[in-house]
Amino acid sequence: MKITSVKPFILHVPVTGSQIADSTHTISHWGVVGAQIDTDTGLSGYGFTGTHAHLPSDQLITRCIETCHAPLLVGEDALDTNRLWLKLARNPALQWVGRAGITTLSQAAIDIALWDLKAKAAGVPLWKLLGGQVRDKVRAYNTDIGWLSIPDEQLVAGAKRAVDEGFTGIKVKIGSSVDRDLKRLEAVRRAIGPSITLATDGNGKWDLPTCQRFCRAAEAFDLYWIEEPLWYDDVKGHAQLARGTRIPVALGEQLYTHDAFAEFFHQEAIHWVQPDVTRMGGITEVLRVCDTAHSFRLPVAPHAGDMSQVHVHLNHAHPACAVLEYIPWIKDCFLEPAQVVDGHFSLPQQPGASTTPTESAWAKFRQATA
Ligand code: 0YR
Ligand code: MG
Repeated sequence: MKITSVKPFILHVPVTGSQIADSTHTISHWGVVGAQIDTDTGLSGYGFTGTHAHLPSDQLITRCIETCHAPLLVGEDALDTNRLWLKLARNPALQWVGRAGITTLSQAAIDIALWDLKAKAAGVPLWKLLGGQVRDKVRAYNTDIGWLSIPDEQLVAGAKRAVDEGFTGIKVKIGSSVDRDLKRLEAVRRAIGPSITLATDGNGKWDLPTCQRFCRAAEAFDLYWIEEPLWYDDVKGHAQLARGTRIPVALGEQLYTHDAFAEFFHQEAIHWVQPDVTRMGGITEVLRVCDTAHSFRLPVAPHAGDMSQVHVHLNHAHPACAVLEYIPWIKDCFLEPAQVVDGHFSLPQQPGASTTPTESAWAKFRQATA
């Protein structure tokens, strides 16, 4: 299956409401920045990374796809995912300017498109290629009800609504002030009762003493995890926090490489492993992280940079995956939207990675790539 062309694209898709905020970002759109890979079989594959829809930086990604990655791909066999991964990741010219960042995000789009092609060529949904279904149900947790920008009364109402819809897990953002965050979590826990999992996400805002103070008080709310409590790369800080609190530590959405995860594993600085196919150079690298996590007996809860279009395949097929994030912003842009019924993700049925955009998404949300 010979690659004939690699074409970048950018979609900017509105979030729920007019905007949402976590402790570090306020955004109005999610960026679906990707690549269409055409082949001599007539099949096309689609892959993308997830951004905060800032056009100038999105265009750095599409430029990297178009001018750095694409020339190394045209003429190659699309099925050679490992070989092509190395060809791009160890491209001496690019390696010198970025082993992480724009280069990795753009590689993620390519790698996902190649896996989409591989599955389409085999005529099966991606989870089948990843080894087949190892669990009947993938439990979803809802993040979209827990933004920091949601006022307190609405937060409680939204949490209750999610539970009524069938979700058995939710996530509430923290990182404003410890006192406000504790009050919100207390109110939510009271409203949802003891059996719904309640996770919390700081998006890397706080320092260690603030996290320790928060955790001491928050242990009373039976939190499922505290996510990105500290700066993303601070292995020692996370290890220290993990040793001192009963709340499990989750992280990974901002890590680019297997090596970065390995350091957290070795230092016992992580309990929940949250790789993201859209940040890590694609499915090829995320599989390595999932395998290592599994060998450390740590559960994986992928971060939804893909808004769970691709991760839903991984979660059905990899033994380390335990639960998956649900944010519904971009699902309807795809032929097979990620779907949650009774609190669990449906098993994808169509051949591919669930990354093929619809005509109408193309028409409505497309941006200039240069
Ligand atoms: C908004 N999920 C996250 C969004 C979300 C971020 O900045 O990107 O909150 O992806 O942390 O776990
Ligand atoms: Mg997060």
